[in-house]
This record gives sequence, structure tokens and C-alpha cells, in this order.
Amino acid sequence: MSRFLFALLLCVGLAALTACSGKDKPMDPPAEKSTGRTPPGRTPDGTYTVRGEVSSLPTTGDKRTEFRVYHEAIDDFKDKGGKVVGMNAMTMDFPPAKGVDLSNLKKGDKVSLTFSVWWGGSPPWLVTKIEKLPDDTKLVFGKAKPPAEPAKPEEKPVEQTVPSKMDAPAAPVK
Ligand SMILES: [Cu+2]
Repeated sequence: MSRFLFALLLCVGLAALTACSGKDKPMDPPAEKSTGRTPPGRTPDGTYTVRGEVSSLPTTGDKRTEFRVYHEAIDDFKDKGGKVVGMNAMTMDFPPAKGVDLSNLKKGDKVSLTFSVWWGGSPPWLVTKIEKLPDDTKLVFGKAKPPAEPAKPEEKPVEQTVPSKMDAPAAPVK
């Protein structure tokens, strides 16, 4: 009699355990998809390829952080009006477009990146392609030389400040 009761309890217990184990299986957390943004569905106002050094990488879940790169000058960078104004070397945020993988990058990496600009967009530009460059790549961080502004010679002649004889009153014209 008590034997039978024990077996019954055991049975119920096992059934409960089985049910439990089936239910409590932890759900897989949602996969961390690329945080990249979808580019606006219009032709970019400009697309540029520039080399630079990775300054910082975004921290997952922290929207204040962004992919940031110290980039070389961009001579052909166009402003909102389409005028080539150039962009000096600077550290800048480069939000990645969807599908751009940052996972193999680390701070200090040399990269070549391609980004497109959509003026008025939010953000106004997105990185569409990143290529890693060899670590010994020499980067030059200087001022942009947009073609609109003719390159000046390195050594400018000293400006003459003393009045020359050209400043003397002109001889009366006959
Ligand atoms: Cu910039």
C-alpha cells in the first residue's frame, strides 16, 4: 500500500520536473544586430574616401558613443551648396550604415573609409565601407587644399610695409 503511494508520488514529482524543465529553458536574448543606420533613399550629395586612425569605437547599448576617426584632409569635400571647400584633418563621428562591420576594428587602427553625405539628413553622413590599412601606414594630418583656393607657396615673401617710391606723389601729368 505505502509502496504504491510512494511510486505515485514519485511519478507526479517526475512529471512536474519534466514540465518545469521544458518551460524554464532560458530564451535566447535577441541577437545584437548591426547598429548601422539605413541610408536615406536618395542620391548622396557627395561621396568621399578618406584615410584615418580609429579614435574610438561605439559601445553597444550606449547611444552617446560613436565610431570616431581622426581623418586626413579631404580636398574635394563639398559644402551644402555644392561648393568644393575641402575639410581639414580632424576627429569626426562616422556613424556606420547598415551592414558595415566594426567588429574587427580597434582603437588606433589605420583605415580607409568611404562615406556619403546627405545634407539635411540625420545624421548627415554615413560610412558605407571600411578597409583596414597596414599598421605602418603613414598618415598626414593637415589642412585641406580645395582646388578653388590655389595652393600658396610654402614661403611667402615678406610683405613690404615701408613706403616705397611708388607711394610718392605722382608727377603731374602733362
Ligand atoms: Cu571631418
